[in-house]
Amino acid sequence: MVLSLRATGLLVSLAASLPILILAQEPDILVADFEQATYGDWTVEGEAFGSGPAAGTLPGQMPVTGYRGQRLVNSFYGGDRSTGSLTSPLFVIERNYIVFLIGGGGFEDRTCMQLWVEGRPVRSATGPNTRPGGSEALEPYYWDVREFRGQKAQLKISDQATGGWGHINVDHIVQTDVKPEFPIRSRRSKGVDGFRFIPSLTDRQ
Ligand SMILES: [Ca+2]
Repeated sequence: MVLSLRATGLLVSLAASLPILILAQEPDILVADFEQATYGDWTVEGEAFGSGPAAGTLPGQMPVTGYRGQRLVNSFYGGDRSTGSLTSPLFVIERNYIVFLIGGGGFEDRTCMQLWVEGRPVRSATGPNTRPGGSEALEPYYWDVREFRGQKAQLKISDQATGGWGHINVDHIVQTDVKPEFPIRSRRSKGVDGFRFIPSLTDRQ
């Protein structure tokens, strides 16, 4: 009788924890893969982003690698000199992390993707490049957005830089509950002894 009660208790305990397990395994949500010839319901301004996602490398650009599928956001339309922005429609943050691929210029606020919640930027990421040389490769990156779950948000991809590396590359934006296992990318920055690596996580609280 005692064993039976314990067994029942175990079952109740398992049943109570089950919904949590199911919630933790909710499927990823694709925010954008930029595989179409147009930006769809995203708002494009200026010339830098062209009329739609680029099919890879644009004229005069070093080879772009690391994107997924056939197309990506590439603000090298018109070269580095052009400027513009690309803004997503409002969407609800329904997972713990936003994961994406990013590359290009490394200029804070000028070549970047930002997450906006309630009218202000709450997360920002840039590419890795600020000096001649470098690479057009996109690299994986993520933001922890647990504190914003349930809130409406917008993504704003900006190119307001006109000199060298004055463009931004972005692709494959996903909401997920699975914490990414790749290390947070470091960004090359000019230090006292030349280049040094600093974290490029630029969360704004
Ligand atoms: Ca793509």
